[in-house]
Amino acid sequence: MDCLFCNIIKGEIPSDKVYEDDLVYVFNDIDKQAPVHFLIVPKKHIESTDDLVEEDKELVGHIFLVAKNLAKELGLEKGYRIVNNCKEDGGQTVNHLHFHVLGKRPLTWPPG
Ligand code: DGP
Repeated sequence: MDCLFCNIIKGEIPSDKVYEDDLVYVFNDIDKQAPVHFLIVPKKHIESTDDLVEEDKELVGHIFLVAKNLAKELGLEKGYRIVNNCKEDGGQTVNHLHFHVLGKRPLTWPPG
């Protein structure tokens, strides 16, 4: 299976790394939609939110704590948005679960 984000995690494709631990790899989005826009990607290959299973509960909790900690480190004290696009209608373009974290500008609602 050839997965873009698995290849980024393995270092086979370069990325602008923000953070890494045993469970996640975090890097800046190539197509920034805000002054701060990074992606939190689990090292385990999971296609989408729709493919999460019971044993992924802790991993998902960990992802949200990483988001919060990095938001603090990067000065997003005024707030930020965490986005997960799930499958075709959700606008998912890379089929490896990831969470966008966007900040440093006011974000509007609803999204497109
Ligand atoms: P989504 O549409 O939710 O599947 O988001 C995929 C994001 O991945 C999109 O915002 C652009 C980003 N992206 C795609 N290819 C690359 C890449 O090669 N490097 C980086 N850093 N980001 C990428």
